Amino acid sequence: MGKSLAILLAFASVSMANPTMDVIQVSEFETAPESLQRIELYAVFRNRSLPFDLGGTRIVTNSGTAVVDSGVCFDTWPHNIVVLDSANTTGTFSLGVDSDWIRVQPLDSSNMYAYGVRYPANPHWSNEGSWVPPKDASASLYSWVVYTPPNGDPEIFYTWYIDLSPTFGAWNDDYGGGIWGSVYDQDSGLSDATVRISSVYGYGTSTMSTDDSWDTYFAGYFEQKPTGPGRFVVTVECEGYLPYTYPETIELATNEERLLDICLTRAGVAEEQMRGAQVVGLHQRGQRLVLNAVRPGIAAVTIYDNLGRVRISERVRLVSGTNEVALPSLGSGVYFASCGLGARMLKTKLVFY
Ligand SMILES: [Ca+2]
Repeated sequence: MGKSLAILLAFASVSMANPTMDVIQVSEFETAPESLQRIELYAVFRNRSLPFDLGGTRIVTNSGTAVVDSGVCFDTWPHNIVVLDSANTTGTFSLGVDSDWIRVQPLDSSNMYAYGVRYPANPHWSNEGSWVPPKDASASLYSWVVYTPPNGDPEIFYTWYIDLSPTFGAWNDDYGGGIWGSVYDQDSGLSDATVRISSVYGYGTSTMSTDDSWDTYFAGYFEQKPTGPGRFVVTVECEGYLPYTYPETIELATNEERLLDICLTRAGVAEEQMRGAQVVGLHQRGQRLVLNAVRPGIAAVTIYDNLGRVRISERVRLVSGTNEVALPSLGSGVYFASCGLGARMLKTKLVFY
């Protein structure tokens, strides 16, 4: 497959995806604290004229139903955004903190798509599955349009991401960054691998396949862009290969991205390597971390402090036998070390006096 031409646009581009239908879409939501429970809707109308009164529209969640007060309107372009909360609805406006399904039911839904959102649900290229927004943050929708040459029709893609600075009533921003990369073995890219990007903080998991179509820049390519900030564990499964966990958790700030090169080991080969496991021991000796290796190789070593913050993350070249890694930058305290080599992960606790 050839390289696709991707053109990134904001929400306005949704009109191209459904040229004859009106669209109302949940574009952002926040669940906590109680007073800030709110959802943002945006609209693209082709059959209805603006302003459009949302009065009577039902917002259904797992706890109940809220009905939008009359006079709450989508205004004129580009102000086709409305924020709903308990102040402009009647009934039960309640969004679950850990999970929910927000449904939008207009009084008249003829010629209209009204998209809600579930969480936690797979956000990968979905407008109806989202991460769980943490306290004081929102889950926000990002969309982009792809034109596939030659002369391809524009196709719209969506995903949800976490935004630490919510933008209720304004277009979503801070949609840069994310996690992307490629999965390959010693010979070539693998186009049938399943990649999971899971939030350590409980936001949920994005699941994708390396054969997802439009962005096959090369075999084995995957992406979840954006994710928003957070800390993530990346795992990969592919038939015939050893299950793989990226040897460090990936911490991203707002708009930060990480590129991962993931090399899988064939299952038969892997079993052989496991018998001659490279790293067989990980422990503390004074102010040093000791790694006992059966065979030489590269190990990913990560040191966390007792608040879970990454203090050291580096790759260490190991020789057969005893390897010592000095940790002079760490003050007294309790730390946790993890050492990954291939699919193996060893952990130990460190106490420095
Ligand atoms: Ca917004």
